[in-house]
Amino acid sequence: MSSAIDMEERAKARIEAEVQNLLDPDAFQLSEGNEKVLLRQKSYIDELEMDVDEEQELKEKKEKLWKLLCTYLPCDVLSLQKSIVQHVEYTLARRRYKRDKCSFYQATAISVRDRLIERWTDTQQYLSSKDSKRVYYLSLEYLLGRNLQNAMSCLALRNRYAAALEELGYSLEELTEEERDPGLGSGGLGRLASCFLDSLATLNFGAWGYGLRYKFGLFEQRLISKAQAEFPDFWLKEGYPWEVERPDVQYLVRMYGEVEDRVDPETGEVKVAWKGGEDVLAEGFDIPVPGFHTLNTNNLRLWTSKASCEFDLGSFNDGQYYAAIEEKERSEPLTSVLYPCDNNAPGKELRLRQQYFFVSATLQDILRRYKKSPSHGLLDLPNKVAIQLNETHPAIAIPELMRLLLDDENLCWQDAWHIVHNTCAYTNHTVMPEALEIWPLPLVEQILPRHLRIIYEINHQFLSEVRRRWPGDPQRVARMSIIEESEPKMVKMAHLAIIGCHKVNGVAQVHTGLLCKSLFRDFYEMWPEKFVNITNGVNHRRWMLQANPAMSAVISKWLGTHDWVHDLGRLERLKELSSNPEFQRDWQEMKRYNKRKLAEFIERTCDVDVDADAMFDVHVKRIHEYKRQFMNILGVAYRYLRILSLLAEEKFDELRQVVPKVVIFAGKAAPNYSVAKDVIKLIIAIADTINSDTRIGGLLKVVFIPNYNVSVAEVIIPGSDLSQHISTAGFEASGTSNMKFCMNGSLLLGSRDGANLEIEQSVGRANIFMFGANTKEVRTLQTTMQYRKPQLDGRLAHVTQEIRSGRFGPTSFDSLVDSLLPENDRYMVGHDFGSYLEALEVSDAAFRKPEEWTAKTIVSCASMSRFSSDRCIREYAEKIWNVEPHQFRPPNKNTSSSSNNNNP
Ligand code: NBG
Repeated sequence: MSSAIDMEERAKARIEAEVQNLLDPDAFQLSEGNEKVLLRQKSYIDELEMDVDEEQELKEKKEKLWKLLCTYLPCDVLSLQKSIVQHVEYTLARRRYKRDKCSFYQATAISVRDRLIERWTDTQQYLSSKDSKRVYYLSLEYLLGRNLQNAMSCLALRNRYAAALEELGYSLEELTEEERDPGLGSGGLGRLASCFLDSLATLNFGAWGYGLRYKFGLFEQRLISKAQAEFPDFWLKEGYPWEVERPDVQYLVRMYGEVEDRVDPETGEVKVAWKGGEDVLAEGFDIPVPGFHTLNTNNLRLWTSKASCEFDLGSFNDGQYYAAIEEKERSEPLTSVLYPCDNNAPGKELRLRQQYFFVSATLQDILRRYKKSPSHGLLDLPNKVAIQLNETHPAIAIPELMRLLLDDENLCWQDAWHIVHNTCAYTNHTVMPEALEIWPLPLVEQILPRHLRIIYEINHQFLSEVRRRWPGDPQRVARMSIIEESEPKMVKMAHLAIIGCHKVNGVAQVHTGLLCKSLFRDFYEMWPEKFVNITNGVNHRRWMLQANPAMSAVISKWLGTHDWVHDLGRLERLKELSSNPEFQRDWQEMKRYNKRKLAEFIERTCDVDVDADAMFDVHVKRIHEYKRQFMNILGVAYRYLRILSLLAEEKFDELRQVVPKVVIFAGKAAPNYSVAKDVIKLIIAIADTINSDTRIGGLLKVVFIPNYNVSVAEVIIPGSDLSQHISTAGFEASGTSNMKFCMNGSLLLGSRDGANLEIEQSVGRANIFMFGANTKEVRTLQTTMQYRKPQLDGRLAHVTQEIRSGRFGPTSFDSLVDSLLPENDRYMVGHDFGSYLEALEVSDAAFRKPEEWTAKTIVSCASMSRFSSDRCIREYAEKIWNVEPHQFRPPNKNTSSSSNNNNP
């Protein structure tokens, strides 16, 4: 048996190596001697040419400099080895003879980064020479995941690095494990931003991401005393080898102070001056973002806060030396910590200051770059720059860009507004009232007095237009105002964003429908053309190729090509093979291999032994009431009780029909969200009871995998059979893990919500298990109690009784259980429970027929092209940004010495 497993392992390892060979085409390599010919004419050296000087001596110096810079770094195995050991010794100052995985990981990363940097510099220079329109993606969150394998694959250097490391006594896999996930985001919104960056680079769009370099990422979750415990996630502990600090990129950001009207003595014009306040220094850190098999390399610029170096000299002279320095040092913590904001309002003053700090530094940077070209007039900005606001978190960009244009650039209001409005666009990611950002007006006034003035003026002009269009409708005016007349007054960031942007998009059809029909209905009536839908997508190269090499190998083998990696539509051809027994065998083996890997991971992280032949039923995402992990665990408890009663009644035929199952949960609860934390406790309590009950044998196991993040997702998703996306209809804007699971040959059990509905259209009703009330029904149920079932489903009542009775341990879960009562059931857990159990039964029945199940998973996977972030980015480019790709092509080796021109 064990030798059979060894053989299987070896076969899989071979298959994985094969796919990597396919994906590292030699044709793409740059090798030593490849001149950076494209840039020969407009090179760094020419930039030295401040004043035209034809002196022979200067020419010679420039020629020398050019020769030193003009070739790309070599990428043969020996050169890679040299670069790695040099970085160990000279960059990191460690001993290269000592076996030290951490140093070798870092040195390898820096060696890869060197190769990215040259492509990145050239791409930027190339794009400037084309004067192409740039996209700037502003997001307070990114979940980048590990970068090592991704960057190597993009460069088509994975095999060479693997070989180089192998000869030095390291495996690429073990070094990969040394990389820590930068936890700069909290959930789907941040991961989406990262998928977008990858697709933007791969599709050759000149686009930069901007964000904050939080010192502490989203907390590290551990399970202590059967509950979630939060620990600081100091992801920078060992340094982050992918970033480049930019002490040359610094901006001052002012907050607080007061505004004053000043009359220009010459023109009589009233100008507003913002005085006093505190300055914080923003410094950029750049992370190159490579595209897959293209030279184009974009940038992610993250800001960190620093003390500004402008001291109050008076304090020094008064002998207050230390006090003056301490005062300045206090600005450092601004970017220390990420507030988890996934559908929870953090309500922190610091968060508003972070948002403004981020936006101000970013806009100053964008304007500086734009103005570098002498031909660029400010009025032309919307033709050259597109700014995308990821949620309202960066919405303060609207008044900040106005301020920069009015106060610093001296434009008039109309011109400034024209520019802002046509440059910015806003993506909405939630309709949940508690997640819509509103800030107390007094707080905005205190931190950003100048911006509040601008917001008032925007609101004034906007409401005048509303009054003109709907005379005699004061309720409408009140509803649409940016300022909510509550006590204290509040500033509604979503309204500000809608008014200030030329496009607003939702992230799935049903979600955009809700924006237009309910949440932003007034605005939709006013500007229907402003609203567009762009259904989310995910980067299939990370989620299939990188996370699931075994599946990628099977796909490439059966398609005879790996062109699907560039165009997911090519997978369609797998559908006709879905019943082919040999293909099915390969596919099933692949799934088993991934499940075994996941089982090992579960053993390591949860100390629970699970059987890879059981159905792996997975529910992983942030823990939230609307995502209904609670409903899932109640269903698990029901399954357990049912197995026990079948045992007690000795109904062996029925027992034989029970599908053995491993139920896998993972996800973080916001530290201050006690209901979500109670749900985790309940999951752990029920899991402990079930896992230690020897009577049920291997029929049911439940695990909660701690500290869910991108890397953990890369292990879990490929190993799943069924995955649950069961949010209350109307609450999950889109969901993106649903797409990742389908791409990995896992079937969905889903509610009629978000992108589930579009996935259903793509994969076909027979290949997805849908259940529960739809958006409209939920609406009715929420507003009219009379439609609610007066009593709990009998099965649910039984489960809740058992929970209350202490069957799952002494902790009281009464308040959770009370939330199920029809009058409290905001998330329709009680209401949907019956149809949920039925959907589970249908999925069990399907799993009992392996061939049919396999065919379903193949068809699902092959139907996913719509959900690639490549499609999504093309839609943004066309519908919102109006930008074209510009590919910086590899220099042609054969013509490199003769063609000294700029034509790609
Ligand atoms: C989340 C939604 C998800 C959606 C992602 C990405 C926020 C505010 N929203 O449903 O809840 O998939 O955004 O669009 O985090």
